[in-house]
Amino acid sequence: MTAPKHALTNEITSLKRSAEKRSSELRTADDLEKFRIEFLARKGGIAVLFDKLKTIPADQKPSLGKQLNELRVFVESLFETKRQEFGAEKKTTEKVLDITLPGRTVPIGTLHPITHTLNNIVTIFASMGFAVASGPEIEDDFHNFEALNFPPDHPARDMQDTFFISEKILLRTHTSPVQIRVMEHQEPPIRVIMPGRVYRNEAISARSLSQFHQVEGLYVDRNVTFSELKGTLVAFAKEFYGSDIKYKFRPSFFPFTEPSLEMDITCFICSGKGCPMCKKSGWLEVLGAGMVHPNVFRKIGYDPEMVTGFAFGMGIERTTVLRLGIPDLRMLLENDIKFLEQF
Ligand code: 2U9
Repeated sequence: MTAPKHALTNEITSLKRSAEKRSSELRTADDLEKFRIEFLARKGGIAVLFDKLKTIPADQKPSLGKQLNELRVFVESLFETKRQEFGAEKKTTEKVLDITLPGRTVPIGTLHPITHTLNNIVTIFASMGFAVASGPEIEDDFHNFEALNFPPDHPARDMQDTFFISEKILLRTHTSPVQIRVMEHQEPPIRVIMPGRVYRNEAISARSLSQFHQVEGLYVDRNVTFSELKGTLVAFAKEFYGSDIKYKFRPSFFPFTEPSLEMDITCFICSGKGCPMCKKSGWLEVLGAGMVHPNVFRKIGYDPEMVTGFAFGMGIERTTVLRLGIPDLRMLLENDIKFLEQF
């Protein structure tokens, strides 16, 4: 015996017919929206029938529920067919995955400009046969001053310029003590460069820092000449700053070299015309150098009658700001990502 048809079945059939008829009469996107509201919206015809399903005896629910679901799928397909006909936007809250979008790139870091400059300088001198040496940042008075021919009353030994830890122990003010240590342990020929951090008791400003980096170099052998020094410096400057630079040497003074010089190159910002970077002089001072003072050789037990040598030094931060046109040395220490990302 089959169960009597429930009244809801008739309502389902009637709503189906009505939806079919109404969909055949749709002409515009507005009509389509009215259709959606009438049949498919939250308070539309199908939702009303689903509400009625809740009050149906349990034994009839599965069959009527199935019919109602079929009705919903049928009306949705009518709606979708017409929607495509009218080219109307699909109203959806679903997040659409666009597989054609390029993937998100993971930002990768770059070398800090100081590291980059240091690597460049080391590579150039390595190609000329210089090895790399390093030494302690906490030094004693002998290696930082005495062995380098600084007289006891030299201003660089002053508390104003040097960070003292105790009377004879200090933060190195240059990387030159490393050269002393190399010569203490090695006989000539010596050809080394020393990159490293150094400390000076100076007020921090756009033009000076209390800690910075240097690269110094030392070449000691029999018959090392002043022209070899100049040739080495010119080869370096052309490789580092560009083969078309113009340069000049000026006499200078350092306690540890005699004679001493400083090297200038034409300002690559203004090509020598004069600008704030070169303080309107048209020239940029890029390094200092000289022939190792005989007193330095004597202090570590080399015979200055037998060996000669040259040495040079440059500040890495200064070299970096010159090369990149950075207006303030402090920018190199702030670690501002917006600044660093540019290099
Ligand atoms: C020994 C003998 C000689 C190293 C030298 C310079 C000239 C020089 C400055 C450049 C800018 C330091 O960073 S800066 O402030 N340096 O001009 N340095 S000759 O001479 C030496 C070093 C060690 C045993």
